[in-house]
Amino acid sequence: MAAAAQRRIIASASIGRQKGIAFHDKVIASTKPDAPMRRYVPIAIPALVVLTGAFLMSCASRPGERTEIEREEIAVVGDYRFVTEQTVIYEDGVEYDNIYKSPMRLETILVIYKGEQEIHREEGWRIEIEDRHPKPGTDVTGDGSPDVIITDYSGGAHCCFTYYIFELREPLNIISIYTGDGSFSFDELDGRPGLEVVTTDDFYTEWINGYVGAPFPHFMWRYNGSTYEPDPDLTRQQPLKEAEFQRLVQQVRDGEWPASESYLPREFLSVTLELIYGGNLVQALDFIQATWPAQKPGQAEFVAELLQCRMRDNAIWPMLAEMNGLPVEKARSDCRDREIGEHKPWAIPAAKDDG
Ligand SMILES: [Ca+2]
Repeated sequence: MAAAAQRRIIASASIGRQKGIAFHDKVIASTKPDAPMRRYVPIAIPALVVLTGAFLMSCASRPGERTEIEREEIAVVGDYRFVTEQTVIYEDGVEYDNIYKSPMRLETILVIYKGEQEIHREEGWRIEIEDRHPKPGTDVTGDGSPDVIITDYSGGAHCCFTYYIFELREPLNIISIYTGDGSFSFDELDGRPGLEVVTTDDFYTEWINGYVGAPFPHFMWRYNGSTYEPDPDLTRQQPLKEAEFQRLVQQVRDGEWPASESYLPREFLSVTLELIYGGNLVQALDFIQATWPAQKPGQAEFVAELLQCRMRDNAIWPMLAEMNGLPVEKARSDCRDREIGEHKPWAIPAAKDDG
């Protein structure tokens, strides 16, 4: 969990990056190898030949099953072409249409060509261009080069999204932002050329309430010339006006507050986290104080768990700590083991014997 958390929220930029060739064996093993695939055959190492053999044998053990690669040109910008290669598995002539029941990954490979030359390939699951993003060829980052925005969905019930920004310049600049289950969108936030990125943080989905009751606080990213980075100035928000603060207090107080359970109202967690992410710790503490029911124990323990344990494991904790005037320290040594499924990440203290 901690390692996974550290992997979140990390943007990376790389130039002309080539993935390993491990995934090519499946392509080679397909029933319809396309010409561009064949050039990888000579560089296949023996281990891959073994894998390929295993793959073919697994196919052979399933009568009526065959695999095809469907190729689709999803974007053309100048000399650049973006082509997806989708692995489709057929059984008795019927396409598997359920990614959860499919016995084999329906992976998609994104191949980028400049002219006739392949310059990059990216392995993914469901790779697509979303209409909600600026259309291919838009200079999204503001550096003067056209960009192509690609979404890769990893499959599964709750996970995970990676967003790629391909900057079509020499050499190709690849920016990737992994948001897990968090959202991702572009917005104009600073009035300068290029768009900023707004994401929501899925860091709390394995915390107090589990996924359904989890808060997804916002934070913003700024382009620095080669990649996007979380940015405290863009993320900082004005404190809530008094009337809005009181409205939210009332709304949360009117909601369900199970006194005997560690579950906390989602709206309570959402407002609290949004305030802290906006750099308004004092108002967040006021909000907790104003909403927490008098008969429910554990308020101080919750604040300690949040600020001294949970948030300190977040990859953007240094930014959040600095924005709120808190020391940038690692989680307290006596923080509970927060492995999901083994321990409740936070629990209210044992009930006092006061009837
Ligand atoms: Ca650009």
